[in-house]
Amino acid sequence: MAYVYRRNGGCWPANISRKPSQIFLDREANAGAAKALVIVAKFQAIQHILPRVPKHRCLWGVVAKPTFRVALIKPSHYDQDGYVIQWLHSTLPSNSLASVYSLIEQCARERVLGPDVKIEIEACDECNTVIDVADVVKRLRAAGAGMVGLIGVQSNQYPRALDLGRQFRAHGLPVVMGGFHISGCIAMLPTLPADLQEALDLGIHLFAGEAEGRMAEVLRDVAAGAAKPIYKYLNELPEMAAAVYPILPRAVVTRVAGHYSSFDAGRGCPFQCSFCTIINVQGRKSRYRTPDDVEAIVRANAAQGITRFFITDDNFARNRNWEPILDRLIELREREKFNIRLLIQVDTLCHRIPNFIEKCARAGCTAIFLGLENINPESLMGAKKRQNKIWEYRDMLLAWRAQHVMTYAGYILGFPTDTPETIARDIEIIKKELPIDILEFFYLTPLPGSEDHKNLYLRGVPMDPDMNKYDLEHACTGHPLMSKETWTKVYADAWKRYYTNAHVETIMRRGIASGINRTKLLDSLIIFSGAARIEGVHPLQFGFFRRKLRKQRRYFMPVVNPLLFYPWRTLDFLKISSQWLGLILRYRRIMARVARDPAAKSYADEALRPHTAAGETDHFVEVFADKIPHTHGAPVMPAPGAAQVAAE
Ligand code: B12
Ligand code: SF4
Repeated sequence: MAYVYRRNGGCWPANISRKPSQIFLDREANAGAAKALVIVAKFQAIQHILPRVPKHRCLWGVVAKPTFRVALIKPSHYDQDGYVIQWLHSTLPSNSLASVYSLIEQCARERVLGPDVKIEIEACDECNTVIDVADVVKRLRAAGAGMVGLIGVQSNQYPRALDLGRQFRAHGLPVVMGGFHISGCIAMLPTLPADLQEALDLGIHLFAGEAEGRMAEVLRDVAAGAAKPIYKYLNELPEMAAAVYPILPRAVVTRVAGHYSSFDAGRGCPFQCSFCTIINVQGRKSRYRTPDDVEAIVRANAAQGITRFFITDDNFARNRNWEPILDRLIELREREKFNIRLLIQVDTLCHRIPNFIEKCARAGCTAIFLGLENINPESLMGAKKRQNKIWEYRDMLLAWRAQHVMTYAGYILGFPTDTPETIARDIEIIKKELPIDILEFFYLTPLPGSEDHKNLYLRGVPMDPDMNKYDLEHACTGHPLMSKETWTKVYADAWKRYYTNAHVETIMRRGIASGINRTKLLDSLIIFSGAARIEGVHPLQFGFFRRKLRKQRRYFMPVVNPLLFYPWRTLDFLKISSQWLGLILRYRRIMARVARDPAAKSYADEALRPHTAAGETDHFVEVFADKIPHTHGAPVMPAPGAAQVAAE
């Protein structure tokens, strides 16, 4: 590649020994050096250069405005057949993409590559956009110089990111990759794992840590052809108070169904769950954006017609600025009539914070994600999730329902004491006793970057080497009581067990009685019931209208002959569509029946009954009484069978 960059008045080549792709010459550049370089390049590889020089550029010296183009791609990951999981519209936005986009936009505004160098950015989330590598290459070459950024790469997306990186490197383009897999591995492991080494061997540059305040350095290095193999910024966590706002252009946001955008109002978490990677990458000290910044983010998005947000803080209730932030949003909604809708993540103790839930609802929160994780205190203690107090779960859930907010709760399967029987029992208890709307299941997974992963790695315990499987939908290591087959079956059964027609009807009845938006509830029930069972993907990775492109297949998997692929895909499509149609019709019928019931609004059951005021405890708290540590402020109660033992 014969890149010629002008910096500080100079002009010099970078990586001139490699395949030439573009020549960049500046009007004021040293004419002698420029001419010499052009001659070298011409003789080196004239056949490569000539067809690629854009018509409006001239090999002999003059380019009106040098441009550095950055292509930002948030990679998806592969399904079990090796096809990229992508949709016409995805359902959740990528905040990592928004963050990095804005950081580069700031660099463009500040002209960090020199006063004459224009930085252009293109961004896409592969979950909702097909990446045409050849097209991206063409655009970057037409610009004259640039780089590919592989954004927010999680462990499960790492193999796909590597495959994309491999293709761009084959065209000689600079590639920089960042995200949780890289940050987590570098933060926790004593040596670089083989997959990160593979990226380095391909010439991909790795970025570990947060990029606020560091992006200009990366761009300058890449532009100078002097990028470092690894950028390591794990120990210096940037302040969030004045951080750049994560904002994506409308055209990128509208690829997400419902036009949801996102922002993080804070990073870091004070808790210590052993399966979590966040604390080891973003730290245990929480950092926050100011209410002014959040208001500015919302206004900037609203100016392009976007008013729905996923606030991606892992726990918005622990954001020290939650109240002034919500007050601002309430003002925007109530005074200025912004049609704000919020999706947030909170912990199970948030109901103890005075006014928190009420203000969330007034600020436009219509749904929350909760890390319920498990109802067995032994499992929660084992994972150091000491803050989850099961005897408060029902009160907390009822407090959200009182504000007509839907609850999505994550439930992890495969804690060391779990067995098929205890899991089945626990799901039945939840169905009967906890007023959760949507329950989603995950495998307990040693995610790279977590304490669990580090411990297994250091002890040499076998873990699945295929990072594509670290999507919380696969068993990636052994379990003390269940074989891999049993665990896999337990996961599949969990979805079936929770989303029975009878329980879906109960959830709808509870929803109508609590004034939860009927359409939103119905849509969520359809998606969460069907995504894993029909599409074979977790609902958090779901979208509308799955695309499977014949040629977008995993690196080592062969591209199937079209005569075999298209008939297979047609049958696959028809089968999946008919399953979806059946599910949609069934759930709509149930909802219509429930809504017709004249007594729908006064429906009540065990889960909806407030009890603590009357001094009662949940039956399920009694089931686990002997597992709750006495130090945890739990109500004192006899362990199951204790009364009988005492009588004997
Ligand atoms: C919001 C979120 C989602 C959203 C959106 C994803 C996104 N990345 O925005 C959704 C709901 C889609 C999602 C889904 C999943 N998620 Co998620 N998610 C998060 C969450 C809570 C916030 C992400 C975020 O915005 N972070 C803030 C950004 C700014 O940080 P960042 O991504 O690290 O980016 C910074 C740096 O890494 C760097 N950087 C990143 N890319 C690049 C590129 C370049 C070129 C450079 C220079 C720098 C750079 O700069 C950025 C700005 O500082 C994180 C936890 C967390 N606190 O981060 C989990 C997290 C990322 N998710 C996780 C997981 C496991 C999942 C799922 C697999 C779970 C599941 N089964 O559903 C799915 C997979 C989705 C898929 N399509 O494959 C794990 C990943 C752990 C790991 N080792 O990979 C995390 C860390 C949570 C955890 N449990 O530990 N998730
Ligand atoms: S799982 Fe949630 S509560 Fe636990 S440490 Fe991670 S972010 Fe914090």
